[in-house]
Amino acid sequence: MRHILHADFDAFYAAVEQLDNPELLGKPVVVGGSAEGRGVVASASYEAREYGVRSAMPMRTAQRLCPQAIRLGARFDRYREISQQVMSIFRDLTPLVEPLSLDEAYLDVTLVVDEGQSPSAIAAALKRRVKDELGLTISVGVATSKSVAKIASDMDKPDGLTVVAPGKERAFLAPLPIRDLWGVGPKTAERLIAEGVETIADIAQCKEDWLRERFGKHGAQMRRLALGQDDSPVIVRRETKSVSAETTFARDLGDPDALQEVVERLSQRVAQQLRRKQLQGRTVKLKLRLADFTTFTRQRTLPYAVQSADDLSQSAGELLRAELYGRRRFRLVGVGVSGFEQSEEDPDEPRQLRFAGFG
Ligand code: DCP
Ligand code: MG
Ligand code: MG
Repeated sequence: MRHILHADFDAFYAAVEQLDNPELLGKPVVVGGSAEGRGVVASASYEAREYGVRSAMPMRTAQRLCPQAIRLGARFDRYREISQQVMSIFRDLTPLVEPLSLDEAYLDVTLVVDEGQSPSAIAAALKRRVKDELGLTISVGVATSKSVAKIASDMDKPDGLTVVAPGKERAFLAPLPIRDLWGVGPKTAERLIAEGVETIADIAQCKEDWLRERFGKHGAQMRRLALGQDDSPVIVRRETKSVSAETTFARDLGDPDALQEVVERLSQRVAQQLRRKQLQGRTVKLKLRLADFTTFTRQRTLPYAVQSADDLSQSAGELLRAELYGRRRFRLVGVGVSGFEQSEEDPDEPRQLRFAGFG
């Protein structure tokens, strides 16, 4: 049996702002874009939530609901810094940490339990340590699976601790609305409700064939989750320190134009990964392997962070040209980026669910 924790900061961005400016403590704080633009709420303090303010709501609506709310722009670098600190506290407890976004992670604590501590004591100690060291509260769900732990961490926010004992998964899930179940998005929920399936217990009672007919493989999966059956493992992920792509040639290459083309193609691959991870970096690296297998890298640090394929291939191309002398021929070329900074954001449009930098 596995023991999984899901830990998630309470009102993360807003709580960090309150931490850094204690005058904001106890007050309604909303982080996000401006009401004049088409900004939306990224995070609302629990004081602001009492007025009905929620994430993803237009800032204009938030200000109407709670005119005295203090609005602040997001400071992603600061949130990233706190995120790194909390992840390292998590990794002190177990190496099996899977960050889901800046403010939450799964922890597999099975081995800690095997050493004699109860899962709830582990969770309580973790909450205390985060509070003592970072001055922030997390809510924690404890269960035998990821999906149940994630739902549990949301049950008693803020500063919550919800333990679902082994064997009690199905009873815990039963009364909850279907949209709380993993993988049930708005569309699936609408279809299920139209058929009279409203709670997770209702899904558990559906015949597998009936669900399969309507939702395919996903339907069978939903039913297993509704029954509390989920053995998906915690997948260890670390923060991305660099992104790169390389290629080895079938025949050694010496032609400058052909090599530049390779650099451009690799730059495109790297740029695509950077975009997906919302990263941009200041250090561009070129890796080369000569016909005699000598391998070396050349790098330069730019005054600004780059993400686009054009910027990458320009810098990597310059590094390449400096190496094209004599009759040098190459077996391998690679392009990489490191020295990450958060991608530029339009402050009026905070991204939803940021997975910045993990995986
Ligand atoms: N976020 C965002 N846009 C969203 C949702 C979240 O920019 N639509 C950002 C701001 C949040 C952070 O991600 O502070 C973490 O998201 P959570 O869903 O965990 O929300 P909070 O931590 O703000 O509140 P809580 O977890 O207490 O519900
Ligand atoms: Mg949170
Ligand atoms: Mg979260």
